[in-house]
Amino acid sequence: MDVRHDTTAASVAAENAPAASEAGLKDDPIVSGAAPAGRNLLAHYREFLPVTEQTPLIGRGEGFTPLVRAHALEKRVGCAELWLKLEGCNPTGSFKDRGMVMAVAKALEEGAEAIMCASTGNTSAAAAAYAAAAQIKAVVVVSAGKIALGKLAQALIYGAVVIALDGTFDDALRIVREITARNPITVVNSINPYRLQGQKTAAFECSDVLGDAPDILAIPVGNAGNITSYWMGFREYRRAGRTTHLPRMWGFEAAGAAAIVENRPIENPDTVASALRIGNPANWQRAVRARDESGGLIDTVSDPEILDAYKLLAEGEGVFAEPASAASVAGVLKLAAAGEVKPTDRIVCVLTGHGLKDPQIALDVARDVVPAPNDVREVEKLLDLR
Ligand code: AN7
Repeated sequence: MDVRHDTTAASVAAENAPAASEAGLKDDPIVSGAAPAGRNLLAHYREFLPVTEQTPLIGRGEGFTPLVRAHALEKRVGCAELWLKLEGCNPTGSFKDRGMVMAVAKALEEGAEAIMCASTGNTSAAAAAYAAAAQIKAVVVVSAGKIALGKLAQALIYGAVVIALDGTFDDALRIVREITARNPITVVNSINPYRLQGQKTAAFECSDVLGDAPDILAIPVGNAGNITSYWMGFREYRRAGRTTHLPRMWGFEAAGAAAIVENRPIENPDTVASALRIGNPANWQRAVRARDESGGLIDTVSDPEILDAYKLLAEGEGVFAEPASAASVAGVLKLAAAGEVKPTDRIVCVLTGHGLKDPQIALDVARDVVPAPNDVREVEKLLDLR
């Protein structure tokens, strides 16, 4: 497996030195090739972000995540190149950190003392972490019993007030919208425009590391913020002359929560991918625009397809991503089987969150542990040795 992140990114960026220095990035370590430690996402991409002199450049090490080549999957899909964007390597284990650092920085700039969000889990973990880092208050509203254990543990240990609502994510978002509209609390769901601004940096990174945009960007779709962000990022980079073309955006909803594909809100969204249990995506229309403007598609993947891809990523590539993330790979496998992938295609699959977020699913679908007596011969026997 090729791993392209820090050092390769630096050399790719160095090859593109003229563009980089014109853009005022010449002092940035990723361009100069110096050690990447301590890079700040908001500073690095500031010319593309709503960063002003007054914006505090907070950070917890978000962004600059690895883009790794997945040879086994590539063969199975039958494309030229298949890359995985490992967003689980962000500090709270998901892509939400990119948007949250931007949203909290702007909230601080505006003097906010509290933030609030509804969440299927990862947004709550990120909101809680960045609020703690910024020493402001966080309130997160989740659907009771519906979020993965790791995410709940994160929100709690970072010190957020966690409200477990007797309702769905969509109910939680409606309540958060109302409360933040009439109280001095900043909403940090992706209806906050700064969230999408921060998240678009992942599209910049893919382009920087590959030297151009991919042909296809495959991504899970829940509330539809991330597909919107990537599309914004790819368009801005193209406009700035950093890339020569735009990718087709391939979004994948879980079949039991497929409002966009079915063109109707889903009252009780259900899927094994708890992060995607969203029945009325906030960025619905923008996701449709990303799909149509890019000549892409939004399709569904079933729970069995998601879990197959989840296991394939772990066993076949050594990459542990949460089930929601595996939707991008499941979707590419599905479309490859339908003859939609060309042998020349260069594909990036976004793996949005870390597998450790939801350890129970892994235990449910993986092989069992092998119990053994405390005896070397017995252990050997169990391993079919001797
Ligand atoms: C791992 O945390 O909506 O389409 O409240 O956690 O931008 O919503 C999470 C969504 C994909 C979908 N993968 O992204 C939340 C939340 C993972 C996620 C999505 C989510 P969007």
